[in-house]
Amino acid sequence: MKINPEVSKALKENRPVVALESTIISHGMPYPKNVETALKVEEVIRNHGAVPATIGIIDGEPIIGMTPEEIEQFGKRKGVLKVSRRDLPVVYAKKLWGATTVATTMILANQAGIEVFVTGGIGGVHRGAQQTFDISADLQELAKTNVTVVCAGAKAILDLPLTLEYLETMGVPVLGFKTEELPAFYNSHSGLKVDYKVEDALEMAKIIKAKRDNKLIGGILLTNPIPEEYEMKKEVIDNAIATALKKMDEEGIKGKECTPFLLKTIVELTGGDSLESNIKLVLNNAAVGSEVAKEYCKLK
Ligand code: PSU
Ligand code: MN
Repeated sequence: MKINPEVSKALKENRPVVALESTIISHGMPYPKNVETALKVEEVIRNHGAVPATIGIIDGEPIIGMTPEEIEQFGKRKGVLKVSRRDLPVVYAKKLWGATTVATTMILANQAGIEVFVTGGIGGVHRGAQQTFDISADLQELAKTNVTVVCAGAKAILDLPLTLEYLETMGVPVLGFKTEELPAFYNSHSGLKVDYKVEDALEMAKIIKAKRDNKLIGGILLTNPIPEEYEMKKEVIDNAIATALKKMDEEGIKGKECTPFLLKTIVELTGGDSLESNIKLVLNNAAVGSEVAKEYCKLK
């Protein structure tokens, strides 16, 4: 893998580094907002005293810490594959471009020695999974890869209660940053509880350290609610989700296309409002993730 010199220097000096994924750039948001957001997220991380490492695969080589030009490429280039764990060997061998999902970003962050990873929302158990078996590989990855993922919960396009059950079975701690309620991505209320509330970044860092010191293999999920002022109205987002799910069914969208299709359709149905919320929650997660990474470096 190619580790950006700034990132590798920070890692060697035990300074905070925050990993970022690229599927959100290539398949999660439209151009040019995707690129603007990815660059803004990096800026927030720098402003909080950490080093950003946006991860992706170029010509079959994992890149840990993309340049702004590379981020631009991931934002507008056609044919960048959405790469989860099962795709990695093929993308490496065929020397393809790959946008990394939560699962693959975790794998590569871990291989590079990065503990904290910030994103928008993770994949989960899809509605109707009892029939379709559609359960994101992100959940399995959280079970086995030692990375802390900061997100705004899982989107209501998923089956949130089943997602929590799955994570419990897999032994993944689901924590709430200053909240007892699992945030639901576009808004902060799901009516479901996280396993534990975390009071601040230092407490979170202590939990990470306890997990690593005790060799309890696997990830940790820190959920961080979208700030109230950027939340979407529940009726609005619920309606958009219902319509998008119906459209997905009608158009026969399946497998890895589901999440990108739903995100895109919801943006269209809400006249761009869901995109604005999505951007704001990622920026908010970047701030929290940076603080956690900083505290963890001090404890390590
Ligand atoms: N959530 C978002 N935007 C995204 C994704 C999730 O708000 O772009 C991406 C992440 O990369 C996540 C992936 O890992 O979707 C999950 O896809 P699937 O449901 O196919 O596992
Ligand atoms: Mn899936």
